[in-house]
Amino acid sequence: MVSNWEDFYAKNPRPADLEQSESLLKDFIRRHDDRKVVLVTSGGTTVPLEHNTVRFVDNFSAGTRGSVSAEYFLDHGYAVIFLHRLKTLEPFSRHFAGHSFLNMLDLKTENGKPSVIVSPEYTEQISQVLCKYKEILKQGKLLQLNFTTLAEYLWLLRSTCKALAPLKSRAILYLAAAVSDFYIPSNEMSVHKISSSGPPTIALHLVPKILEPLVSLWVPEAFVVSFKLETDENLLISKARDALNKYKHYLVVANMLHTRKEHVVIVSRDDNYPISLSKSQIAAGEEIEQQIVADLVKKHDAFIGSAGKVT
Ligand code: PAZ
Repeated sequence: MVSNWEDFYAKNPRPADLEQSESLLKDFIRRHDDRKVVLVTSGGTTVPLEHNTVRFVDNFSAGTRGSVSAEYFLDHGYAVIFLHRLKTLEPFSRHFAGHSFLNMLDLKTENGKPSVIVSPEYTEQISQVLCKYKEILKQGKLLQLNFTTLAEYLWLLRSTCKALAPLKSRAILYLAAAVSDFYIPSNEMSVHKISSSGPPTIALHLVPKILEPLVSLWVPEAFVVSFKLETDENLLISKARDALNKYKHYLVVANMLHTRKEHVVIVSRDDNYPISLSKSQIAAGEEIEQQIVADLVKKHDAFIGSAGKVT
């Protein structure tokens, strides 16, 4: 019998540029095959309502968790594959997103000619980020691939897993993307823009639980960390634990929609414990991802030491 996930791949065509992404992945892994490598997924997937897409279902994710975490993994010496939703936050450039970038600049006019300078109060911050970014570029330690739709994400995820599998326990999968739970199968989707002459009836199907083949078939020896987002606190830990029991991966980072930037719970087979930022840490601009990543890196080292066995 064909499983749900196989059926999904059979019915949703691969992105036109997948081969190009696969060759970038192969090359990246070949260059870093003696290193720890992390796949960070980031941002939300869209679910198109029409083949000629005018409208789609989206979600809230801004890519903060993923882009911030990617930088901390780089700090810990990892090579990073950053699989992100197009136009969401990216490592390094996230520091200059939106208006904040313009506020960092000033105009100076000399002999009637304007030129752009960095405001003195931002010079240190910008040069720190720029130095790190240039160094990472030089070392070729960051590979960025992007997706927009659910199908693009799932195809890229599978290809990335195939590329990572030979690294065995040295690979971490840090699955922070907010992946759609429901979708319209390709063969049920309207070809053209849905008419607004009457209320449409749209039937959504469940997206296959991709952690299942990912853990059991694609990267069975890797250190897999999934994320669980809830809005009802009473469900958070039990849902995270259900996922661990079902997919048998390493751990779940559980977070609530409104407190996700200051509080998460790390849920493993044996226990769960919180990671939180205090008020003063928040005021000082500290990022919770620094602590999450430091915690995972320690666990990943122990995992490699024990040859990748989930106990
Ligand atoms: O991208 P962001 O920083 O706005 O949000 C991060 C997050 C809440 C999407 C992530 O921490 C997460 O929980 N991802 C998994 C969501 C889920 O499918 O349950």
